[in-house]
Amino acid sequence: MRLSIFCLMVICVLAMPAAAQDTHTHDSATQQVPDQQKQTPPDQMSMSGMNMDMSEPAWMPSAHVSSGTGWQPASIVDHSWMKSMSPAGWAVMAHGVVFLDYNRQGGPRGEGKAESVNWAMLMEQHKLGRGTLLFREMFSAESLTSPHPGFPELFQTGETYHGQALVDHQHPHNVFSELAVDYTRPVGDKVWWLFYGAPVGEPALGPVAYVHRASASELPLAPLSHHLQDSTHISFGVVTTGLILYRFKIEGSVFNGREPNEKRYSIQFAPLDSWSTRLSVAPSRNWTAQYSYGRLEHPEALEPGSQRRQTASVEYVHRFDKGMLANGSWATSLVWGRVHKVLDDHNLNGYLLESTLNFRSKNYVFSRLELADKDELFPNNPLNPSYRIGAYTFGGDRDVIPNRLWRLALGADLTFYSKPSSLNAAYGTNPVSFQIFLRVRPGVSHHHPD
Ligand SMILES: [Cu+2]
Repeated sequence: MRLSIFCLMVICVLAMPAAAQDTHTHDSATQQVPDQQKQTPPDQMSMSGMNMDMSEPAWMPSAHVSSGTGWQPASIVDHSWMKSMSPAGWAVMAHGVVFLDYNRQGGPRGEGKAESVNWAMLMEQHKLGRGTLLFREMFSAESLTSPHPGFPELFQTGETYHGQALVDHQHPHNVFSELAVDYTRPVGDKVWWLFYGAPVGEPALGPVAYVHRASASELPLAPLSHHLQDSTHISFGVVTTGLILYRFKIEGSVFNGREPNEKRYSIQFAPLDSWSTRLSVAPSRNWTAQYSYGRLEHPEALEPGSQRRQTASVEYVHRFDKGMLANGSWATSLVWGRVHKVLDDHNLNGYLLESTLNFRSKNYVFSRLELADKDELFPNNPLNPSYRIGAYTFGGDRDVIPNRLWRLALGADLTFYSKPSSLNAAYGTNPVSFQIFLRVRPGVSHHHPD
């Protein structure tokens, strides 16, 4: 409880500088737009985190770079393609990423596999009344490109394969990872109403899912704390509504909190009997933060009972337009998530610090540092003992084909772990894992001119 009050205080403190600097948001947006973009015809522009509708203020995070209704800082660098379909008034956008990697997990429980982590998203946007209507469709081919029973990942747990709990593997994502409609409409001076409905989508719970986080853009593997923080990003049935009040957003969702089953190509409807609420703030173009609380009914296929989940997160994105690091950006996320299992009254915590530095356009260094409580490492042990695991990943990649339209990078990362010594027999004293990968995604047309 004390931690949640602390998180709320952090959010309020972050919001305070905003009060002093909001009067010229349109001007500051114009100043931050590099010259190249001003000269670019609109139908060739990348969205680049800019709100296409300039009636929305420059501080407001763009719905084009989020998952669900989550907020990432407005200054985020957006790798996407965009086309305006005038005179019909539609704007169509596409983004996504394909990793091809060799993934070698260390220790007795580790294995080495060639695999592909991937997703693609289409968006269509149109004015509707005074508001903006946005359709989103996200797909993943991971059910075809992941090894069986999933992507090898030491200490990873969550979801099932052939009726067994997945351990030391990350499950592939669903073919339909998001099918959603989002509507945001101004209803007063600095007040907007939002509605989000999705047969497949993300409720107002958690930070923006790691797959879409700028700080995780070069990391193919899921965080070990995924199922303590942002795993509800694929929920089969979500309705969210809320208000944006000046730089705050308060929203609530009802949704189906059951995790996806093994039929990765299906949409598994069930009653919307879970709920969540989230308070977010965007104090400037560079910062966002959120605190959220949710009650999930029957989330896990093999474990009875409900869960309460709390998460708090802060995200920072800074662009380097000049100097040594010019044509780059730095994105960092700090995330805490706690799952309380109601049936046996115990808590699992996950802490994550993730950071990616992109400099001189083509180069990236990144890291993810995590502490996560894991109680499913031994599915046959009815006591479900819980262990605190640390995972520390460091890596880098470089765009070897920095084409204007798309970018192909070659990269690698290395992961070290900390764990109780009672796990040495199962995992080895000092397992080390690594990956070598190719990454393909759309280019950034204006911010990283080649
Ligand atoms: Cu996921």
